[in-house]
Amino acid sequence: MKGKRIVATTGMMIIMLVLGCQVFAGEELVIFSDSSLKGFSPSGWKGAHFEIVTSPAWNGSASALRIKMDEKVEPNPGVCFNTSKAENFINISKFQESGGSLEFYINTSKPTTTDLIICLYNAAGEFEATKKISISNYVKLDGDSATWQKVSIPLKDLTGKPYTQFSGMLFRFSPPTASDVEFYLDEVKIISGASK
Ligand SMILES: [Ca+2]
Repeated sequence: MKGKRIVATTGMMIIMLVLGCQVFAGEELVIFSDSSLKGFSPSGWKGAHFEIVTSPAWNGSASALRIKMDEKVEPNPGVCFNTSKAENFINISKFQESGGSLEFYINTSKPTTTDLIICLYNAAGEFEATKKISISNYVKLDGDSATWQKVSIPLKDLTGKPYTQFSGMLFRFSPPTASDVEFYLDEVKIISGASK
């Protein structure tokens, strides 16, 4: 009897493990779609602006995020989409373990040679950030305002460290003093690797 119970218990544990994986498959964390992740908001500095706009938005949706630079910017402009409150931090380590990605759609309203540099924050913001990655490694921007291009960046390209207190994302520019820049972003998500 005792042996049977152990076999039964082990069997149930295996089933639970498999089910647990399936539950996570296809998971996504929406950072911005038409609304923002709870407590997260866009902001910019040194002549760079990050705000929610109604047009153009991806696939006829209600809103998107716009990154726009003043004609003259101060050194090291940047924008971020983040939260400073610990109660809003999110554990994304499961997405990392599953081989997940950061995904979003981007629309460049004018031809641009400016590269967007991205990193993610954990808890302490820029003091605890991932590597800074150029999106030109993942997408060739077409500069066509009529098209939205999908960008998918494997989380492992950003960091190997588990981010248990994801707190936002930062965008900088290359060259850093670029003006006449306008990017639209929409459907910003972290997705699990198993959903691919
Ligand atoms: Ca939208």
